[in-house]
Amino acid sequence: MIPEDEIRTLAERLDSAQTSRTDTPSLANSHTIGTDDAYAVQAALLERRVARGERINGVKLGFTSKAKMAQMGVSDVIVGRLTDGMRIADGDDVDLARFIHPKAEPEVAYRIARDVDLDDPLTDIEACVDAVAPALEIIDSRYRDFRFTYTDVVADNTSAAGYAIGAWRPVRSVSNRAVRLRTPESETVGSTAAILGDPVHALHALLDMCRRRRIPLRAGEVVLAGAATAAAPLTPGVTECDVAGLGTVTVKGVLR
Ligand code: 0L1
Ligand code: MG
Repeated sequence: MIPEDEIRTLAERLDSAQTSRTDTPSLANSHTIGTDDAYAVQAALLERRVARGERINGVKLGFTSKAKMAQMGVSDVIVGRLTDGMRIADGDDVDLARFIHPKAEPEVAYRIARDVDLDDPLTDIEACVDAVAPALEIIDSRYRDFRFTYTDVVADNTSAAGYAIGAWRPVRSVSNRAVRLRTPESETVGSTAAILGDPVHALHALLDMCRRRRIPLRAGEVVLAGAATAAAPLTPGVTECDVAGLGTVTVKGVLR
């Protein structure tokens, strides 16, 4: 394990990359970081955001597509945390100057209805969610050119930078739904099947990760289940995610 003071130094480096919108080289260039170290840096990074007044209000999964897992040479999802400072209301403007090199991902979100007991082996994670919605995640790796190792991206809170959620609907199956990501420059069509085969599988993967990493899941929190297509650059203008039968959510990139 990396010593505690070094963990805090790495968290400070990633935090100032985010707050100053200045990218940073891979931590792996200068450090040997294990997965436990990476999650410890992530936790220290979140502590800094909380100390600035942000509130943790959700979790997100990354590497939920087979293609991304294969690219990173892993067989496991990664988990990051969302804060109220990252939240963008559906249809709202988002100032692109907040980010280094933002990209949008079309996702599915779940709402947690009751605190999840991580220690009860019988916990039924599907019974702990009460609503589902289309979502846009904004990822913004703090690493130069989005070039990172597995532990780099875990430490960097899985590139989490922003998210918008469409109208919540009572929870239902969203298996095999067409998903469209439309930006001013591009249109990409995918399927919810790209999210671990079915977004509901993401809930089970999340429970497993949260048990291993002791990440609490509380009533009212949001879960971003993973991306249904590759990410597209977030640029000035309207970016929309549409999930067939579920609805749409948009954000409008602006340069202030
Ligand atoms: O949310 C995601 O699926 C992205 C995880 C981090 C990897 C990236 O920044 O591309
Ligand atoms: Mg994502």
